[in-house]
Amino acid sequence: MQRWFIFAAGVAVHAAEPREFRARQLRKLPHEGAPFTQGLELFDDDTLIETSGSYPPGTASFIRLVDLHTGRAKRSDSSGLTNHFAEGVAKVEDGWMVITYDTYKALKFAPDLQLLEKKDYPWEGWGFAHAGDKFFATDGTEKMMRLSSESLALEEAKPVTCMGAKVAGMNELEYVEDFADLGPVLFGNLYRSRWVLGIDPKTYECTCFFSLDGLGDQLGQEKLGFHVANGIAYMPKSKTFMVTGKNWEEMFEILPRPRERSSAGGAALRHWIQSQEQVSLLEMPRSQLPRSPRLLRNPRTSRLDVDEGR
Ligand SMILES: [Ca+2]
Repeated sequence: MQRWFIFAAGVAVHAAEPREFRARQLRKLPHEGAPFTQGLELFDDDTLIETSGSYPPGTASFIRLVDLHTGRAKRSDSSGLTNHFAEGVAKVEDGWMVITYDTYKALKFAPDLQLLEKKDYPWEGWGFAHAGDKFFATDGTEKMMRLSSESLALEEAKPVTCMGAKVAGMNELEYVEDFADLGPVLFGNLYRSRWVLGIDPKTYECTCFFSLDGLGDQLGQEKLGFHVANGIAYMPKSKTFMVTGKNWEEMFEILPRPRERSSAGGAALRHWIQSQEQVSLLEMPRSQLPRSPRLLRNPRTSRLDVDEGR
C-alpha cells in the first residue's frame, strides 16, 4: 500500500506504508530482579547479555549473562560501571561495548564481563546495535547515527521517519540481517510506548512494525517512562525475539507473524507518531528516566510502582 503525505509547505512526500506484524507469545520467563533494562542481545545459543541502568536511585548499573532457558542470571558484574548509567550493549570483535546515558563513555567488556577499555562517546547514550563494521546508535531525538565500530567516529546522522513523519525516541535497538522478506531491518522500542518499529538501515524509513501490547502487566505510567517496554534480542535460528521492559518481572519469547488482513495497527501507529510530534512541541522532557520518579514499594508484591496520587 502506498500513500502520499502533503506537508504544510505544499511539498508532497511519497511514503511507503510499513508492514504490520503480530507478536505471538511463545513462552515467558522470569526477568530476574526486574532490572531497568537498557540493552538486550543474544550472547550465545543459550544466553542473553543484558545491561541495566542505575535506577531507581541507590541501585547500581550492571551487565549480566542470563540463561535463555530459565531466565536466571549466570553471571553479573557492576564493578566496571561504577558512576555510570549503563545503556545499550552491542557485540564487538573481542567482547561487548556498553554506552552510558550521560557520562559520555563507551565501555568495552570481555565475555567474562571484566572491563577492558574506556573510550569517549560524545553523545547521550540510548540505543546501540552492531551491524558488520558499523554501530547504529540513538540519543532520544529522532536522529539515528551510524558510527564506525572501530573508532566510534560518526559516519552519518539522519532522522528516523515513518509514514511521512519524523519519529523520536527510538530506544533499545536490534539489527536483524534478514527479516521476513524485507532484507536487513533495524528494530527499536519506541520510548513510552509498546511499539517496536523496524526501519531500513540505509534510509532510516520504517518498513515494518509490531506491538508488544498484552505482554505482562500494562501500566498507565508507561507513557511517563516507567515500566516501559525496552529490550529486544533476535534469535536467528528460531527467527524469534526475546523482549522485556524496564522493571518488568518477565521476559517473553515472541514470533512476529505478518498480518494477512489489514488491521487498525497502521492507523494506531500513525496516531501515536503524530501525537508524539505534538508532545515534542510542548517540550516534554525526553529523559530516559521516569518523569515522576516517586516510587512506592507495594508491600504485597514488593514491586516498585509509581505513586498514583502524584
Ligand atoms: Ca537489542
